[in-house]
Amino acid sequence: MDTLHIAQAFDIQGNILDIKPLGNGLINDTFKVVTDGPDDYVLQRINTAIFKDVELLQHNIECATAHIRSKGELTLNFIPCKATGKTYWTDGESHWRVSVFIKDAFTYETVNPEYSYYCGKAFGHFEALLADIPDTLGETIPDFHNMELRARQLREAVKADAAGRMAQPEVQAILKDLLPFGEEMCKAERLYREGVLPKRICHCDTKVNNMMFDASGNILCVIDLDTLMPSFVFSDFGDFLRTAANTVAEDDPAVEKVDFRMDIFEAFTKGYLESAKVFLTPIEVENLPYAACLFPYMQAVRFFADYINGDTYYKIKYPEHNLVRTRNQVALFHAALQKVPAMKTFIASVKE
Ligand code: GN1
Ligand code: MG
Repeated sequence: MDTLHIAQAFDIQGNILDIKPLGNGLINDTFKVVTDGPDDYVLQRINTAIFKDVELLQHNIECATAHIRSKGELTLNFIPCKATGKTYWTDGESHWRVSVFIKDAFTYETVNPEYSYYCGKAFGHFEALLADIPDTLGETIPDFHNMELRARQLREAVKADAAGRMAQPEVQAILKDLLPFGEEMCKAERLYREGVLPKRICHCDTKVNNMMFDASGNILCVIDLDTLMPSFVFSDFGDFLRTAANTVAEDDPAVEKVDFRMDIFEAFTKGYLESAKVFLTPIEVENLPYAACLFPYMQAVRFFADYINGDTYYKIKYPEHNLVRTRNQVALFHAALQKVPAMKTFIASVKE
């Protein structure tokens, strides 16, 4: 079915003038719906191979956005389908949803320290806003940021060798590099089992481009709420730094240029601690440097497993794309690991 008919299934105002591709997400297909009415809209095809439970996905998003709106803050606004009143619609083949396009907003692929500080404050604030949500939210992707699961998926991919890529010497070398850190990186799951680390409602995809700014650099709102679910705060802290503190993009083939920027770390951490300190426990704060290492590591494992599996999960632009992403994230992991002592010193200094 064409996107025009799909968009018309939702309760949008005005006549549709144009529908065109929007953004560069790796998971869903996104379009901008231009109208002659007061608002434009964002139309998305939900990737149900990844988000298998659309009802739960939209339940989480509806509860969270309603809660945030009830506190007088700007958040995404999903439009009901005319026929069912639900915030998604299926044309029999795909699942679709529509939200109001946020006007005069900008997203960035990179940020300077000043913007990182605002992002830290905003993501900490976002978690604080959701800390007292009365509804029960589920995991839209079960065990999404569970490192034990990701490590197991890599072992399974290696064993199955579905794309015949294990014969490549570089693949063997990367595996040898990653494996020794597996146990250390699964610390969060152990702390959780010991009952000392809580799960909270987190965003779980705090890439820098999931934050909207106005023209003067003020944060407008956090977007891309699909992975909003109970998780460790490490998810939001670590994934932001994974994208923002890297000196290059996550798929830049120039691995020698990859580094973990301490200026970004410091600015973001300062902002994050300012707004999140109201609910963070000492064990969460103490492990933020671990989180900064965990996310490049986990992403390396995920890209690598996908490469070995024959690129079944992430959209790729060329055959080696997932291998290039893996190399980049492995380099970032090592860079972050070296800076753990400096990270600890900085956190101790802002806590005082
Ligand atoms: C995916 O679609 P996008 O770019 O927002 C992925 C994240 C990864 C990211 C890597 C549901 O996010 O977990 O960190 O790619 N989302 C899902 O760029 O797997
Ligand atoms: Mg995104």
